[in-house]
Amino acid sequence: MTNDSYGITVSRNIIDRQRSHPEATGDLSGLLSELIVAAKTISAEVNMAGLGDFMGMVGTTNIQGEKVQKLDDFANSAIKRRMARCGFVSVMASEEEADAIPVVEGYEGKYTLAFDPMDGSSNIDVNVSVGTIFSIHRAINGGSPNAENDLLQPGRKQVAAGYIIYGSSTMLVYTTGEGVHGFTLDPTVGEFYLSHPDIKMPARGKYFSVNEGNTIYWKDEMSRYVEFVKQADKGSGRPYSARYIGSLVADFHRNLITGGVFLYPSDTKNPNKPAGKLRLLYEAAPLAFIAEQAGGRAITDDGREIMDIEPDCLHQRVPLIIGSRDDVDIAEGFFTGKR
Ligand code: AHM
Ligand code: MG
Repeated sequence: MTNDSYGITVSRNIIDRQRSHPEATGDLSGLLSELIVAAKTISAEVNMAGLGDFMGMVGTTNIQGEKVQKLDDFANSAIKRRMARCGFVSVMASEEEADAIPVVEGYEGKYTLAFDPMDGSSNIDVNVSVGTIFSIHRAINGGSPNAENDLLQPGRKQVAAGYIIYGSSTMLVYTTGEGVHGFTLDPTVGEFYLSHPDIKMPARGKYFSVNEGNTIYWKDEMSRYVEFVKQADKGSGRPYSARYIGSLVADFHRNLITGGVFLYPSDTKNPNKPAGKLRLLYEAAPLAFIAEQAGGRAITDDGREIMDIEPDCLHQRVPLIIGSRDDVDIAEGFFTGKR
């Protein structure tokens, strides 16, 4: 952090950014500010999870067939509540809900919001970092209520994306297409301060993040790539170290700061079409936007740029390879048969 940036709150950063766009109406700033309020509420609950009644399951199953954790439920409601009458959002999609979520009639705004309220929630009960991921698009249909199609836009059309990581500190990382900026929550005053201005991902990392327990389900290209990163080669810094938390936000955040590559490929355990485990709209696409803005890259394991995929449904899954640009380029070579 430079002396110049010390003490810059996220609200001031958002307003400064808005000032450099005279045509801006302030709606995007308003939407980001509302999200930040929700994030602070969720952060407070996450910190209390061990003391309160927030560990464990709600007892229901979400659209993905996963057990809903109590904090999933809390975070989902906290975001929906803030958005319902803020006037900046027309329709939402959440990992926790099967259908598009309308806002209160008469409060439709000009943006759409897709979010994963509590990413990595299977880690909550064991005190491991979790996060909230968000993706914002313009509502192409002019904000008509419950317009699911407005949500089905490629990552390339995002106007903003980011995440909040609830870790050893709570951090907000976001982009509006003008670089990536990170803010750390000072819990004593409840304010996010600029701590990581203009984050750049190292072109090459020293970590690979993958669930190696899935090896038997991988295709050959994936196995060959993982063998490659484990081979010794002084020049390229191999073997890489393995780091896998099992919270996408936390694995991505580490690689964003230190450099590295995260892979969740298609496999025979998740035989969806198109295959993969992670969701395009509220996991892969927003993180791809951040990666690109920080100098990194995100692709599928069949040669597509994540940012260019046209979604065909709200909960579409994609294979995801994301991280330092050179590492993703090399992985692409394996997946496209060039290596
Ligand atoms: P979720 O917790 O929002 O359902 O997200 C899925 C999580 C990601 O955070 C993480 O990268 C991945 O699932 C881990 O999957 P696995 O346990 O199969 O390695
Ligand atoms: Mg998730």
